[in-house]
Amino acid sequence: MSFPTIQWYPGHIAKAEQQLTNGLDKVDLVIEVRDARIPVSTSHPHLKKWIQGKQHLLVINRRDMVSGEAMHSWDKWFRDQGQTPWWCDAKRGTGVKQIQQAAIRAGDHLNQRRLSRGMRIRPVRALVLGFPNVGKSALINRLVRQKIVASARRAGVTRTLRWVRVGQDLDLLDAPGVLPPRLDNQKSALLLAICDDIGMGAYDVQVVAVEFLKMLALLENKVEVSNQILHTRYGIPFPTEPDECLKWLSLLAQRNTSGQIERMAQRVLDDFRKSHLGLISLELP
Ligand SMILES: Nc1nc2c(ncn2[C@@H]2O[C@H](COP(=O)(O)OP(=O)(O)OP(=O)(O)O)[C@@H](O)[C@H]2O)c(=O)[nH]1
Ligand SMILES: [Mg+2]
Repeated sequence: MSFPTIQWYPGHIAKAEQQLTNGLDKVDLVIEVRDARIPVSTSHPHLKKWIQGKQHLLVINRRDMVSGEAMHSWDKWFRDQGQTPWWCDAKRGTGVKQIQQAAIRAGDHLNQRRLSRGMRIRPVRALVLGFPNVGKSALINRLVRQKIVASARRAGVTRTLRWVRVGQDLDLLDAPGVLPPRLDNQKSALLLAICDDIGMGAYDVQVVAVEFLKMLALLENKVEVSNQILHTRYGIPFPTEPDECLKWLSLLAQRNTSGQIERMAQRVLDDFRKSHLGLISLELP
């Protein structure tokens, strides 16, 4: 792969990581949220350290954006590794109830221990942790059944840590998305850019869009991407050769954006992010 290096570590995330260390002292449970389209690239290298001595729930969000088969094969993969993934669509609320129950069960366990030590029972405290834009705040809003924390379609919406109570049994800590200070794996960095999980200023939109199209050209026949969806949406047959993707994008630009490839690149990426291009897994086990 040859494209300019993608790095993104804004000041608010650096600050959030420091606050997170303090926040972690107060929580019993870490609800780790990942993106179903890129469940590996949204796993944080420091997670092991952060969950030490705590309970851990692995939530794979955006289940609506991948196919049933992809979900199934990842589910098996995680279980083979000894982990239980909780699949969720925080936008529509699918799977949220189960996550709430699992968190409360974790709390029961904890309170039994507290009682046996003569301590009072209290709500379980959970930190909702994950990369930017994976849907942490959306999940919290679903759990509380109201729009209590800001949630929007871009990376870096949540800026500070904030506690939110869910009923009698659960306290949730919303936190800014975190990611490694250095994106050493540039393939992952590209996937994060495609999925809008890092700030736009960190990459060249056209380069990222072309790399995305090349992936789609290569995915064809293997997974659920259909050339037909792209052909129908944009009116020009989608190439089967990765080398022709830039030319295809220029043709679309000529038709739709007065020849401005950058604007067309942005539109294609937005269409993917809004699920207009079908169910696309960018990582499979
Ligand atoms: N299709 C779909 N969209 C989702 C899902 N979960 C969240 N979203 C949308 O994704 C966008 C980002 O959600 P947020 O809740 O702001 O994400 P976040 O992880 O809190 O992001 P930061 O605060 O920036 O770290 C919002 O527009 C949500 O409506 C999901 O499961 N499916
Ligand atoms: Mg947020």
